[in-house]
Amino acid sequence: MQGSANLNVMIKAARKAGRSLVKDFREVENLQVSSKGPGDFVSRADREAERIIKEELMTARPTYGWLGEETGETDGQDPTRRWIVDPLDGTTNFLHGLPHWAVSIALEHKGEIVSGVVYDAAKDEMFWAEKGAGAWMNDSRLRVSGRRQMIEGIFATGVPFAGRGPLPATLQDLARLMPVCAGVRRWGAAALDLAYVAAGRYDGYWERGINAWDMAAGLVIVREAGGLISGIREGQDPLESGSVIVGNEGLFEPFRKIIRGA
Ligand code: LIP
Repeated sequence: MQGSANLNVMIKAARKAGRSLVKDFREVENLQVSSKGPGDFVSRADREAERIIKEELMTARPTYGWLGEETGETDGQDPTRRWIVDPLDGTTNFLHGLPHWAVSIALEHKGEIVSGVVYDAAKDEMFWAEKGAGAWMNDSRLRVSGRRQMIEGIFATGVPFAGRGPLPATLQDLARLMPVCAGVRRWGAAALDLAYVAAGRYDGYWERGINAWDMAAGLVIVREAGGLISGIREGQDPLESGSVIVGNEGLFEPFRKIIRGA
């Protein structure tokens, strides 16, 4: 893998955290059988993964700022650069023994995400991208799909659970979209939804009520794979608004129109 020094640091941190999570994931499956408080276990697993990532990144770049799902925000001496980290995206999948979760690490520079790594440790798929260097999965270059007909497209989303986020809006989106496309998937890990759009596995993805750490790394991977990105409402910034829509070039406009209800 040919990336910058920063990217190498991010990949090393993601692999190290991934190894720790894979170990815990084996145990979480056993815990399900013995039905011992898995919620606590998962928070220990993701706290430990965040500890590993923070140690790696902050040792290598001590002046950068930090935003992590488990440890919150810390300003760095360098106000222009910040790590944005979700140590375990897809926590509910992890907890249920479903091998669909990932480590997500992004680097922001002057408000723009310039590098991102999404590591699916269970499948050893390392998705990564850097501004101007393209998007990659392990050593293979990524490109969004070339599909141009909505009826051939598969789209992913996240449906808010247990009172989180605007469920009625998402249900209305589904009612408009499902009759005109080949399928909608809800796999429960936003970082992987974005990586899969970059890989051409999905043709688009949208979600409301999502956190910056769930999507920061995935957004640069989509952008570098040739995908288009915006907020759901006109003029919204995805990272600030927590609402995002991405797609391949051919389907982005018709897809966004449907989601916007236009
Ligand atoms: C989750 C996402 C999921 C989304 C949830 C949640 P977590 O992240 O990736 O796809 O629908 O709202 O944010 O909590 O597992 O890191």
